[in-house]
Amino acid sequence: MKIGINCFPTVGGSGIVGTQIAIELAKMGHDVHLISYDTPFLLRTYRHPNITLHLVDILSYPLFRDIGAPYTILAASKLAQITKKWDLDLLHIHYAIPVGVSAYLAKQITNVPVAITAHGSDIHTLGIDPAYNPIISHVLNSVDGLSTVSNYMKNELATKFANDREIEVLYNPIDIHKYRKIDTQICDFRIKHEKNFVHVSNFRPIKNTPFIVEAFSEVVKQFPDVGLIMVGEGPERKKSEELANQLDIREHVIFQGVRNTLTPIYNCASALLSASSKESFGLTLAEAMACEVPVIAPDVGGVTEVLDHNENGFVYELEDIDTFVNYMIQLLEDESKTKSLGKKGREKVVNQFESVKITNMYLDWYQKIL
Ligand code: GMT
Repeated sequence: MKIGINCFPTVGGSGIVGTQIAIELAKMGHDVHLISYDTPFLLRTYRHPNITLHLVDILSYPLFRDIGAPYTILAASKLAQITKKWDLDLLHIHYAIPVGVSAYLAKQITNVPVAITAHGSDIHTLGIDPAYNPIISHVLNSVDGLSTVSNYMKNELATKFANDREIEVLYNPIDIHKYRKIDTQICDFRIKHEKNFVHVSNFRPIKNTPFIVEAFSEVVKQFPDVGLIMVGEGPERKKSEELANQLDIREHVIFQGVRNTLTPIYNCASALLSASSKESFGLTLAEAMACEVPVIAPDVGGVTEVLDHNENGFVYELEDIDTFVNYMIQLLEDESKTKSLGKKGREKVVNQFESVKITNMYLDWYQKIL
């Protein structure tokens, strides 16, 4: 097939998922055209001859000074051009805003079938806002295929946007060869503590990173040789660092910024910690599980489709700090429990989220659309 895939180039989940699907399709021999405004994160260290990268031209003009270049139109033009030039069979857009609208426009010109995968904040945060809702609702109801990443999200989409249309659920793909248990931790920074927890996110307010620091400070009171590795960048990183200072645990918390390779970091951890108030799937949860690392996460959104309580980690009620702390302590005290939860986590990822399997499901969905 000749497939055009659009995604964000950043480390956010939808960009990683879109690029991972593109890579698997390319490996299967499909002709993939990846469209974005910069080189997608995974393609900064990997290239495949079947993937052609097309960058959207951001043409600005003094009159646009206050509103920025109209990206929706610029992306629509690029999608239409590429579709015609390469005679694409299908356009697949990851994250509905704004390029879902661009693809809808490109279809008016080229008649190419359009598929959208809704990922998270495009629906549960932005899409429901009246500032976006009329157009996003119309587009989601008009495109040829609509998918999303969990049953929770399917329900959100069905009730708030697309009541009577078919919605496919396709879980996030995990590269189980990249995310795996390794014996040595080849980190490019020094792990100071014997046991560690890890958190990976974009530090947006919905990730609740200060709550993680606060809960961890309770653990330090009982376990003086424990560390917390915070990976990623975003608006609440500074606030989280300041809190670590205030709580006098700065020596225990390493803020690592964005990392190219996460496997060695997951492998240093007794658990991956999450405190998100919204999470449609939780890509990093599944990545950690693939590395045999248990996950502790709140019961929100699609989290319990990934994580099974007491099977491969622990689920707690959002904001319930005591339970969160108790689960961390349980894992520090009981290594055999930590190991067995970790092993079952990998089994689940191999059975349900393995990248080639998920990509084949995407292909079946494309065939249905065509
Ligand atoms: O919405 C975000 O904050 C980022 C977003 C994205 O699209 O970059 O991530 C979402 O998509 C991921 C891939 O499908 C999911 O694993 C994440 O759970 C989801 N994030 C949220 O729902 C907050």
